[in-house]
Amino acid sequence: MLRGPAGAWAVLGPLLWGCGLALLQGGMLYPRESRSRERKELDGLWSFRADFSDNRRQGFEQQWYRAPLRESGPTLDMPVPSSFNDVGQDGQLRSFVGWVWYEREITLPQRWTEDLGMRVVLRIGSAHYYAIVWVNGVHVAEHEGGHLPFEADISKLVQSGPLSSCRITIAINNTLSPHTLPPGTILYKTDPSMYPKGYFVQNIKFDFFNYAGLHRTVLLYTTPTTYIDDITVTTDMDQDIGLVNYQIVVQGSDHFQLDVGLLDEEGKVVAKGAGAQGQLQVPNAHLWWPYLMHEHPAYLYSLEVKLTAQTAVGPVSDFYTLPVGIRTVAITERQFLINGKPFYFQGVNKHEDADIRGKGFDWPLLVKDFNLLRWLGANAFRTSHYPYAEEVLQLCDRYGIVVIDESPGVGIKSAESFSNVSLQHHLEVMEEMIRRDKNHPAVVMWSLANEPASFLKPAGYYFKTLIAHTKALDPSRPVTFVTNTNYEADLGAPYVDVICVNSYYSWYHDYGHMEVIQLQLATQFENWHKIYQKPMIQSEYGADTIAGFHEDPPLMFSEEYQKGLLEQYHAVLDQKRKEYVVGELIWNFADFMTNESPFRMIGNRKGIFTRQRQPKSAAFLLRERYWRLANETRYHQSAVKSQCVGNSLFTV
Ligand code: BDP
Repeated sequence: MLRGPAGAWAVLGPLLWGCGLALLQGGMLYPRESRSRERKELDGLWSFRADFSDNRRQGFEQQWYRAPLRESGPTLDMPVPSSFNDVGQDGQLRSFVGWVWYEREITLPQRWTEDLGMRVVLRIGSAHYYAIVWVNGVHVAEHEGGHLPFEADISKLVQSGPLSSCRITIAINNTLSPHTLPPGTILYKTDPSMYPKGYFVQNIKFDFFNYAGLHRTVLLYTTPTTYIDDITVTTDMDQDIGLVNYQIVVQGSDHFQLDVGLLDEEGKVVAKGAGAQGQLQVPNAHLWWPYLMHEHPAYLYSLEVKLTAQTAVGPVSDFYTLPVGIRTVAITERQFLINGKPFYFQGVNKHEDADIRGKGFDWPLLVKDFNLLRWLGANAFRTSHYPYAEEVLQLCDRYGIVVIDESPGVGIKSAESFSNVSLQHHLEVMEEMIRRDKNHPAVVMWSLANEPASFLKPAGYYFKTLIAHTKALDPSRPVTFVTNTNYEADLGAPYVDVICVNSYYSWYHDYGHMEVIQLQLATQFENWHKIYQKPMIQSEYGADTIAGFHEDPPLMFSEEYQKGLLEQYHAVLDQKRKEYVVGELIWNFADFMTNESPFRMIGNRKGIFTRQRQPKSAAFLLRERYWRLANETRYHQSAVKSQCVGNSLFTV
């Protein structure tokens, strides 16, 4: 959501939020280079200062954005992308709540500042949680929400006169309120015998650490002033003819021509079209199949869009290429179908989380994670509990890893967080999320929330409205939210397409008693299915495990206990997947950081990999299982073979 001037925030300070419904304007195409577009990444070291003043407002009172940050006080070097929390030696910065200030001075290519036919856009991939942006001291954008990109057209500013450099200042506030997503509360502790004056803590109802900062790439890119603003693609099949429906939005001129071409992986044009919307037909289409479901999974075509426009300064062209996977998604009472074939989600839940960088985007980490997913034989993950970086979804498209794309609706536990103010914001977040992720073939379902208090009275209206809105924005994908509410009490479940349930049998209760898992899990599935004849996913299950702790017979926290618990779940899943259970997602792919608590030993240890991505015993168990499940389908044989070189266990 882009907002008006920053003044109000300076006055309200760090600890208050308001959320008005703003209409979403413009597209959010991933910035790609093309013949008409350039990009300049601003990753690297930025100047940084946290505002430790009592009211956290000194930066606004002294207008730190007006002049280089170093002139208003000391600064630190801060890497971007990265969370600011774990890179320093200062414990106070690690747990800081309030405004932090980032600044970067850059030199722009002369052409960018002189060519009035060029549009220069500043794009921030993720600033957690609320951000205000100035360029050369001029306010250009505000955005609420830490996991989705926002942009500002800064052409006028950089083209207004001779310019030697350009100063970008971004103030970011990680304060959460009952109406933010995720929600949080600030609690002032006022007992003077226990706490100093003004002492407060931020309470959250989710367990991952509330990392903050510039978590993804900040970049500048150019387009012509008449440009391709948005493209929406949906796909279908008619016998063996692939259908690619496209819709293109152009900004800057009403007099233009659009030509589109669809290219196969060899670069051959397989279909052509013209105009702002249409349907391309691809005879004998290669479908986009999930990993292990086909010998050539994840087939991607390229949709090349060419815009030609007449403008006051003469003819202008813009080019944009979008990867397109042709696939269908559908559900029945008992199945999740991809391209008409039953698909079983055998995968993981993840977090954007790692040592030092926190939630900062990192290519080596990402590639390692995808290599681990494929080693595991996982074909899916859920973006628990917020939308991940666009580059993550691009890799999913390329590798055939299916995604349940989740909004940051985690920790919605109080009645206040189901209010209309919260709902309005959640509606907007879904707009932003769908605008960004709608064209990814890997994304097969939207998840609106994780474990909301969906038994509370307002939850029925909340989810009914939110799901209807999401379906109106994107009628092509099923919608869910992930629940841990009792099947009889859940007021949101009637509106979802797929029932996703989290359970922690023999972990958060019946400690150590793995013998009760099968009964409890079977009852869980049967109860839900009795009321709702809908496909179900076991969307979380797991056990904290300290890598290297061994106890036999198994004790909690040992590797043996994690394995044993998983095996009990698998016994039931193996029966129910023959009926209506369409997936299992382990909690969690890797250990991750949490707030400090007596329940967490330096983070959540339910990973099957450590935070450093080394396997615990459970990873081998799951690997064996996932490859065995893959062996049961007949589409993947050559993929399995190529993965099996040197591993007799999985040889087919
Ligand atoms: C579930 C939450 C997940 C937690 C997990 C746990 O959905 O975010 O990390 O519990 O406690 O209820 O490990």
